[in-house]
Amino acid sequence: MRLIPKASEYEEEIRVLKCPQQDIVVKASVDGFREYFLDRLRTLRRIMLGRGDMYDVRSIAEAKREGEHVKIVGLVYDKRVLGKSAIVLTLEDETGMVDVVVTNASRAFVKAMDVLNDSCIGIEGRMKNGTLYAEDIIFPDIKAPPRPHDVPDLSVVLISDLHVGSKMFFEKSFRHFIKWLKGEVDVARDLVDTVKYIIIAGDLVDGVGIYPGQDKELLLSSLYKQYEALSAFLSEIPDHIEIIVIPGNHDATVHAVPYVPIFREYAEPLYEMPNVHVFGDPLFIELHGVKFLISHGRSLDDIISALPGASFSQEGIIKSMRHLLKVRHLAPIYGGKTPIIPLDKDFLVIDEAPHVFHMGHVHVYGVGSYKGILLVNTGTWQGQTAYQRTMGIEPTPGVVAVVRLSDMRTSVLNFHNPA
Ligand code: D5M
Ligand code: FE
Ligand code: ZN
Repeated sequence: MRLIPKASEYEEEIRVLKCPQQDIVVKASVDGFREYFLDRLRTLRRIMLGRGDMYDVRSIAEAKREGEHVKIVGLVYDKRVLGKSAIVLTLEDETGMVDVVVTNASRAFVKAMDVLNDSCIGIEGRMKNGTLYAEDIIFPDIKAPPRPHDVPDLSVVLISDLHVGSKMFFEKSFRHFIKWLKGEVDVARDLVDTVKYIIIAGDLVDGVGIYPGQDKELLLSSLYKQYEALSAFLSEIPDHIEIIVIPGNHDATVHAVPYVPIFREYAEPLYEMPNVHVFGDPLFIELHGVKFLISHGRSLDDIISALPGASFSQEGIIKSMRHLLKVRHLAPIYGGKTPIIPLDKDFLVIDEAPHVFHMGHVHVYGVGSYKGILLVNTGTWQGQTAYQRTMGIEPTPGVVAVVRLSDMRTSVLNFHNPA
């Protein structure tokens, strides 16, 4: 006897709070980037000024003119590490630039090691001859919002990086996962009855021409065929389950962030499925009041190569995701592997705190938390590619995270290589 209704007896409740659309305006010029970075600075500064400890922030020009003990907020233009003795940061705002010296005697030194180019930070320190000597570094930072009340007993399955069309796509494992969703596998049966949503955080298909030599690793060499095959798999999923998808760098989208939703032209069968919801990246949605921030995670490659202690291990990836929340930006580093569209509004600023932060891309599963926010990176359904072998990336295929909306309890299930 089940007193609580099953997921199939609930209506969907998806509220889209933020999602880039096909019509985002592109101003691809130097001025476009100026507007873009100004919006990044202004939005993050507004967030920081909203906190009790930052009300007395001055502009860089003011601080240089009259400052002794001052607080400033700016974008990191440059970072130089002078051995083990000091780190020099150059900060910029609309009024000017200033060099910030962080000596190893300052409690800001450990924080300074984590500072990444183009992110927005605050500095508290003393001005001397036009140079600011840091006493503390303040990150925008974040904390989980209050939990909603009366959330029904429903769950969300998080996955990513299917790479349908690749020779390395683990079709058998994925079919096993779908069998589980249909209630045909004797594992966590109570849980499957509660599944109402599946979120797929990008790289739905392997794409075409994404990296040199990809054609040798493709089973389906047409994007149309790849999305057809994907849709055929997804249509096996019981239709009371709503499937929410965003693109990754292998999908049919503009290959710069924010990603516009997968182009309908290539993915008609996906758009025709009534229970599939096609969105852009980043996506901020509420499911029964629980807030999800979903982004493919292309920028993780840049963070992993720049942030001390980050790596392609589970802990290293979660550390990188924590850092993105701390700087409240999904792709802080400009000029690395993550191309950015210079819009006049920075979509990549994390202006509102989620309950759950979901990424993929690195093909390694990881789960953790930061200031009450659940962090999940959902691994992959693709085997190790030649490139990943040279990078030493060991993928974790076939692992899914199931998050219960009512209490955020997360179950980890492995569908890889079924007997
Ligand atoms: O990326 C999966 C992971 O592998 C991600 O961390 C990037 C890395 N990767 C894979 N192929 C390449 C190439 N050719 N250059 C750089 N980095 C790569 P995915 O988006 O699934 O390809
Ligand atoms: Fe991928
Ligand atoms: Zn990817």
